[in-house]
Parts: sequence; C-alpha cells; structure tokens
Amino acid sequence: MLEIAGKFCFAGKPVRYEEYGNGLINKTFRIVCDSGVEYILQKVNTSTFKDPVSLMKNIELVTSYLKQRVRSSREALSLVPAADGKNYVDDEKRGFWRAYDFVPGSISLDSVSCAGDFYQGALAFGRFIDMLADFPAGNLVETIPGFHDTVSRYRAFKEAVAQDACGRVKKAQREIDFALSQESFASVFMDLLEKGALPLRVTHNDTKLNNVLFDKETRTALCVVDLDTVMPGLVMNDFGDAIRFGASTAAEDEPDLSRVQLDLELYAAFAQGFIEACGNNITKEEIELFPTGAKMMTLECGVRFLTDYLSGDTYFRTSYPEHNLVRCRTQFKLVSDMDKKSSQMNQIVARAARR
Ligand code: ADP
Ligand code: GN1
Ligand code: MG
Repeated sequence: MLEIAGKFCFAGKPVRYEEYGNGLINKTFRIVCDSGVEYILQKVNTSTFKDPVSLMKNIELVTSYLKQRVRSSREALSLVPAADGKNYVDDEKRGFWRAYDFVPGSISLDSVSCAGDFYQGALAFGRFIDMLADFPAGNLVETIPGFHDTVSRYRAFKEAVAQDACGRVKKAQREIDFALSQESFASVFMDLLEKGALPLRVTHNDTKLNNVLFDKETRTALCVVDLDTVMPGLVMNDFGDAIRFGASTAAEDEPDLSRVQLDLELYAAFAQGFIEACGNNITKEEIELFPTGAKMMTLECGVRFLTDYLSGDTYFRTSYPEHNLVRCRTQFKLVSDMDKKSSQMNQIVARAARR
C-alpha cells in the first residue's frame, strides 16, 4: 500500500494508512505522510468501471471545473498527480489507483442524526447540479452505460432469475414476486426520455449521504465526493437516490424490517435544501417528478441488490451470504411505504417548490 502511495506526488513520505469509509465499490484508504499531510488513496474497481482512464478524465474535467466555482478549497475535490504526471497509477499486479487531497477537518455520515444534517447534504447535492448546469455534458464519457436505465436493470434481474446461478431463487421468491409486481413502473422515466420529455443534465447519480463531506465541527456540508458516476442523467434520480438512503428510518442493511420506513420529516428537509440549491436550473415538471424519482431509485436499487444476490454477490461488497438479500428487502419495504405515503410526498415537494 505505502509503495503505491509513494508513486503519487504527496507532501512528504507516506508513513501510515488505514481503510477508510463505507463505500460498496472502490477500496478507500486514508494515508498519512511524515509531513502530517493526509490523502485519500483509492483502488478503483475495474470490474465495475471498465474504462478507468476515461473515468479519470471525467473526474479531472469535473473537479477542475468545480474548483473555479467554489469559494474555498474544501468545497471541491483535488486529484493528486502521480510522479509520471498522470492522474492515476495503473500497476500490473496491484491494480488501478488514484489519490485526492484529504479534505481537512471533514467527515462523512452513514446515517442522518437530525434533519439539519440531511438538509445540509441536500444543499451539497443541489449545489453540485447548480455548478455543473453549464458544463459541456458531451465531454463526459458514460462510465457505466445504462446506469439508471431501470428497464435494463429489470432485464438483467430476469436473466439472473432464469439462470439461478447459485440456486438462490427459491430463497428469494417473495422478493422476486414483489419486483415483478412493480415492473410496469420501472419504465416511467425511460418512456418519457424516449419521447424527449425529460432533459438530461450533468448529474451525480450516486447521491448517498456518505458521498457528502461535512465539516466535523460545524456540520455544514463542504462538498460532494464519489464522482465516478458523474454523467448525463436525470435530476429526479439524484433527488431519489438521496431519499432512498438518507430518508429511511434505518440502515440500508437493517434486517428488522419493522424499523424501515420513509421518514417524511427527513424527506421534507431534503426536498427543501435540494430545490433551494438547484436554483433556477431545474423545471417545475422535473420537481413534480421528484417523488417518482424516490420510488424509482429505491426500486431500482432493490432490484440491483436482488440481482447481485441471485448471481452470487459479484458486484456489491458484502459481509455475509444474505447481505444483498437483506439490502433488497429494506429497499422493497421502503418502496411499499412510499406507495402509502405518495400523496404526502407530492404535497411536501410542491410546498418546497413554492418557497
Ligand atoms: P466508493 O465509490 O467506494 O463509495 P468514495 O469515493 O465514496 O468510494 O469514498 C469512500 C469514502 O471516503 C467516502 O464516503 C468519504 O467518507 C471518504 N472520502 C472520499 N474522498 C475523500 C476526500 N477527498 N477527503 C476526505 N474523505 C474522503
Ligand atoms: C454503490 O459506491 P457507493 O457505495 O457510493 C453503488 C450505488 C448504489 C449504492 C448502494 C457505482 O455506491 O449505485 O446505490 O452502492 N455505486 C455504483 O448502497 O454502483
Ligand atoms: Mg461512495
């Protein structure tokens, strides 16, 4: 690890490291140099991101664009170059690596402890949309094709059921039936996109609360991290994915489903912050579809966890054999709860839009 770290232009010699954060895709380390300066070193998951060099080009473009628009260096990520001038190290044996300045005094949150935190997270994701509103989207490669194409996620799910590679279909029959019962909903955005009724914008596409850095003293949001999936997308999905994760009363992998619900107070806090921070960049029609985005991202994520469970846990990091099934169940419980609360979800968003 320290050997890979030594290939980046760090201030001083890397002397200590620890695994850092709770991401499910990449491997992240905090590196401390003898100068006391800290960095984030990440092993990029190249099974997920098949073209990591183009991905790094995206991140370079986006971070340099954001840097010109923020008030302080803690509000945008900074890549650290390698000794050869590239923004990555591609090591034949050890894999594909990149490094960022560690944003000083920052923490990320894996759950919301008060509505204020979630409101701050919403400001960070909304400002991200706002700052990138005029970014030339055509310069970005699609790092995961069809990432939020819920229809193609269903296709992959049905193939996994048909293959039953691990003999797990019988253990997940209830969840499979639930997913199939929701299939007609899955095409709502794809149909509108096909008709040209929805604008594609530069979106983050992975708006989990732990992809926001907060100042650890003041708890104000500093910036958004995890830029691997920044691509042209739908703003409703950025709203929705954040709600899926952050407005739940329980963790994404809570085994006790009686603890899993949509918290409308948290939902309202996010809606207010996000709409406020997106500014005039988004339309009334998009805002009206925010609640649909919440259900779409929750259903899609549940289907993705279920597909991975059926295929033998090859995509998301898991800690035990049923982990993906447990995660799928929390998502489907939330989908059902969102169906029950849909009129309140609509009213809250409409109210936030009028402010
Ligand atoms: P993954 O794709 O695996 O989710 P992330 O890019 O989200 O990886 O990084 C994992 C965690 O590392 C984040 O949730 C955050 O806590 C932390 N992190 C990432 N970048 C930085 C940074 N530049 N400074 C401080 N912490 C960071
Ligand atoms: C992954 O990388 P991370 O942990 O922030 C995934 C998201 C899922 C999320 C579920 C590139 O996010 O799409 O919603 O797990 N990222 C990718 O927790 O697939
Ligand atoms: Mg992450």
